[in-house]
Formats: sequence, structure tokens, C-alpha cells
Amino acid sequence: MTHYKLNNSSLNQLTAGVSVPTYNRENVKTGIVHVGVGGFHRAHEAMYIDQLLHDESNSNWGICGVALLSFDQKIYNTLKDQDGLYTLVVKELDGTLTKRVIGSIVEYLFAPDSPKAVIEKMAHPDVKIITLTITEGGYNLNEATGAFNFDNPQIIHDIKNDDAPITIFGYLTQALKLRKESNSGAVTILSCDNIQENGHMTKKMLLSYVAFAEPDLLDWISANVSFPNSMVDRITPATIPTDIAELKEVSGIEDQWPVVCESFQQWVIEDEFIAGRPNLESVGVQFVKNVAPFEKMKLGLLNAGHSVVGILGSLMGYSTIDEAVTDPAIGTFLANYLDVEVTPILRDLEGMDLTAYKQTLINRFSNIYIKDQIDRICSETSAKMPKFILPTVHEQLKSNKAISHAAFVIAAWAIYSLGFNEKKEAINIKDALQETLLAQAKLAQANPKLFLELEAVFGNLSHSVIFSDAFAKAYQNIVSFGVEKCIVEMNNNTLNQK
Ligand code: CS2
Repeated sequence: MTHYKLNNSSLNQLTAGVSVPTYNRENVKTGIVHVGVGGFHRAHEAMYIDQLLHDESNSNWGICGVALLSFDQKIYNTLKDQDGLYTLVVKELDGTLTKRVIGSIVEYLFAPDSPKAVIEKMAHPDVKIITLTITEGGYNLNEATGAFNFDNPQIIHDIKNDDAPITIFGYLTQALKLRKESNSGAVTILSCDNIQENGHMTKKMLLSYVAFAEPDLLDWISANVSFPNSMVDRITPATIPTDIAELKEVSGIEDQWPVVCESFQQWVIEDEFIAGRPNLESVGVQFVKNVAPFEKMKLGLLNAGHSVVGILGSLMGYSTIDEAVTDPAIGTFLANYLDVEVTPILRDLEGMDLTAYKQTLINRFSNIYIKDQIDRICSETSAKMPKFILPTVHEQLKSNKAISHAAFVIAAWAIYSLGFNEKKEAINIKDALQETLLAQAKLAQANPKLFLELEAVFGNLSHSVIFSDAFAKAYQNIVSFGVEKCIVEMNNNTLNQK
């Protein structure tokens, strides 16, 4: 089979079962700047926009992808080499692969090399929407105080260096300032991260920064920038070398960084686009008045469910989510956690069949073709925990309801943080707080409750006697009996109570 390096000139040669953009990419103008061109963005928003661009009347809505961190050099180089093109490989439930080259990223910038170009692009009058996937930890929230973290050295850097920022807050502030000065008009900032009320969070954090760094800009922002909340969903494992090799072998495409994902896709947004938006309904995006209940459901069930399976699975020595969730002990534990400790806090979901949603979620986790990595799921747990699991714990505690499964998972995470699974193999931990977690996890070996004193993650949770006691008991049980025995016992107890 002939092999083609993926780029503009090879596009028309790719016919072997691969769909390609049939619109003229040269006519597409950038209307959206997206920050954080990771796998998720490329499996989700960029895919929706690609679909949209097939209707030529939408040609004002191309994407400029911004790689913000020096760590993102590789994705920038890849996009540049491939004219912004990449292959999206959708793994259907029966294992069939649907391959589609995505063409919606028509420009790309590497912020560390050209901060000015990024600011100018964000401030360009044609740009009407700035979207973000900057991860749960990217919003610079101090979990202990609930306020913007001005102690972050990168924020201190941005306050001193207007024209060469490194954080999203520095970039957005300078871009909005330039929009104001050059009359570029209003703009929508749309967060696509897994955070409850992600639009409100973005607004709150950005305004805190602006109030300090550029207070004169506040009025302009309040009249010219909107921050809709949104809920995003599509499981997108990390691309592995066999994905790249398979694409080359079967389809002849040499793509340095294809993206693989599940077939499920969902995007629910509040319709508050101050500077207009494309007709996203036409490609299946749902618009609602209040996205909060959907976001709460998704974060509390799916994302928290992922962390539950990931942490327990990792300690038991599994490496993928499907392997772990199809272990009956973990699968039952997950189902019980979702039913007993999360479902009671969900409301205002008229028309939503929660039982079906939970079943679909478990089917999605169990999909053997996806092979989502536990390492991916457990990465940055210190940022995910306060967004996915702890809000549920607080609500349950407030109404004196069950928290034992959550306490157990957090106890398992304290042991996980020591760096070894129950087979005594090293765990590949990737977490911005890794060293702090390890230090705290070591202290917890003598007195488990000390783990909860990590305020940057747990806020004031350690003040709850009910929770700390459940946590300490779970910790001791795991140390004495191992995860599997403990969860089998918890599963039996839940069954007896039903
Ligand atoms: C995952 C998410 O990062 C995680 O822990 O739960 O990446 C999840 O796969 C997506 O939010 C699915 O929409």
C-alpha cells in the first residue's frame, strides 16, 4: 500500500475508507480561537466544527489552535507539519473503526514562541469565540479559600510581564484589553473543561485577575464578554504507538498524532454568545437555559466514576478502565457508589432517564476497544478530586447521607500516592502535586487522617468527623485486607441493605 504523509497535498489521495474534508479549507476564516489542542478538543469541538464547515455558509468559523505550554510543542509541530490536519479514529461499540480527517483547525500558534501573535489573534475582529480546554487544574483556584491563587509564581510572572504572559489569565486579559483599544467588539469565552459551572468559574477567576492586573478593563468586560456554561463529553484515551501504526498499515496514512475516541459524543451549552455563534444545532449540539444540572450529573457520575474505577483499578494492578470495571468487585462497587452516593444529589433533570444514563456509562467504560488508560484517568487526580468527587461528598454530608464509598476511594488514593500497587509494582503517577501528595501519604501511614489535611485538595473536609472516621477506617481496612476483599465486603453489605 502506498503511504501518504497527511497534509493538504495528500488529502485527495486518501480514499481507503477514510472521509476527508470536502470543503475548501483555503476559504475558511478563523472565527474561533481554541486554547489547549489536546486529544479531547480534537475529538470533540474540532470534530463538530469540521462537520459544520461542510456547509460552505459556515466558512467564518474555522479554528485557530493555540498551544499554550512549552509542553505542547509536539502538538504544535505536528499540526504545523500536517497543515492542521489529523485523523480522528472513532472506535464504534462493535470494534469497527470509522476514520475521518478533520480540517477545522486552519491556523495554529505556539504561545511560548509568539505570545504577541496569540494576543493579536484573540483580539482579531473576526474572532467571536475563544474556547478553552485548559484542564481542571488550569483555573488557578485555591481550593482552601475558594479564591483566585495569587501566590502562583506563573501568575506573579504574568502580572509583571504584560506582553509575554504564560498563563491563560495573562493572555485573555491582554487580548481583551487589545480588543477594547482596537474596537474589535464583543467576544464569548467558552470553557470546555470538566468543571461545575465552568463558565461561571472562568468568569470569576478571570475577573479576579483583571481586578488586580488591569482594573480599568472590568467595565468593558462586563458589557462585552459572555461566559456560557457548557457540558462536554467524549471519552478520548491517549493515542498510543499502535494507533499510529495501524492507521498507516490499514489506511496508508502517515499521521504523527491521530486521535482515537469512542462513538458517544455530547455537547450541551447555554445560549449566551454575545458576539454570535455558528448554527451548532445543525451538528447535534444541544442548547439549554441552564446547563448546571447536566454538568453536575456528568461530573458526578461519569468523571467521578472514572476516578473511582481508575484509583481502585490501579491499586489492584489493572492498567485499563475496561479491565478494571469488568472486574465484578469493582463494577458492583461503582454501581453502588453511583446509586447510593451520587444519584441522591442529582435533581432538575426532567426528561433524563438516570438509570439508562448510568447503564450507558458503565457500557462505555466496559468497551474493550477503547482501552482507556488508567494512567490517563488517574493523572492530575489532585485537580480532579475537588471537581468530580468532593462536591458530592459535601452535599451528602450536609444531609447526613452515605459517604462510605467516596471515603474508601480517597483512602485508596492516599495509598496509591505512595507509588506502588498491591502487587508491589511502581505506579506511574502524573500529578502537579505529586511530591506533596507523597509527603502527605507518608505521614498518613502513621495517622491516616493527616492525608485529609492537604487543604489544597480537600479544603476543610478534615473538619468533618463523620468523613474522617470513615476515611481512617477504610484506610486501615485496605492496609489490613487489600482493596478487593474490602470492596467485596462493602458490596455484600450494600446488597443486604437493599
Ligand atoms: C476523564 C475525562 O480525565 C478524566 O478523568 O474522566 O477525561 C473523561 O474521559 C471525559 O470527560 C469524557 O467526556
